[in-house]
Amino acid sequence: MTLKIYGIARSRAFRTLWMAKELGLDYEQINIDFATGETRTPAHLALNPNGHVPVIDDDGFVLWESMAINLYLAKKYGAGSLYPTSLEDEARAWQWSFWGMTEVERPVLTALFNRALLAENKRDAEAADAAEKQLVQPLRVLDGALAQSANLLGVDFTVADLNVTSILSWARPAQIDLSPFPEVAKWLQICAERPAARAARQLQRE
Ligand SMILES: N[C@@H](CCC(=O)N[C@@H](CS)C(=O)NCC(=O)O)C(=O)O
Repeated sequence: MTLKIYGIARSRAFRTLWMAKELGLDYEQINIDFATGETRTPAHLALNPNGHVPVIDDDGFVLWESMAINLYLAKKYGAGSLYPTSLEDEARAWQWSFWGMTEVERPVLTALFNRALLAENKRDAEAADAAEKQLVQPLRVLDGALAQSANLLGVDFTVADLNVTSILSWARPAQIDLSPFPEVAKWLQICAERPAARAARQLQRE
């Protein structure tokens, strides 16, 4: 076994597990749980000095940051399918991945924490509502792109779709109203029904 994926499925490691399943990779999952402090042990900090998951060790090559990991895995193991072959489409895959992290992830998480994850007496409804408002513009951009093509780089599902969808998979539990963004809602549903996405979600229940 050459690929190790560090992180429990109920963390951002979900993104990498989904990617590994899309690619049909043989991997070993090391269930590092952020809730129990396992991300802060000397052994884990030696892999990722940020103290986060996911991390991969691909035959001795260690990499952290979920989007970078997925772009790397897709390029190495899925060129021509999950990873685009043209320079321009490769750049668009980066564009959407960086966009997801910088424009979408923080407000979705803020809504998720303040509407679902925090204890009720710790939730800040105003912060959640403000975060949802912050998402309107990026979701409009995404809806516009998906009105042009079924997936972000065109007809086929690629790493760009997996990366952005995996961030937006928190939208439903965060109670983000997607009705003004019908293309986004449809695309999220279709991506979530992919067998590899289902298999990765199953890991969250085990
Ligand atoms: N930008 C990083 C964020 C990673 C991250 O914050 N992961 C959380 C789990 S979802 C974590 O490991 N938290 C544990 C900690 O900070 O100790 C990525 O996308 O990989």
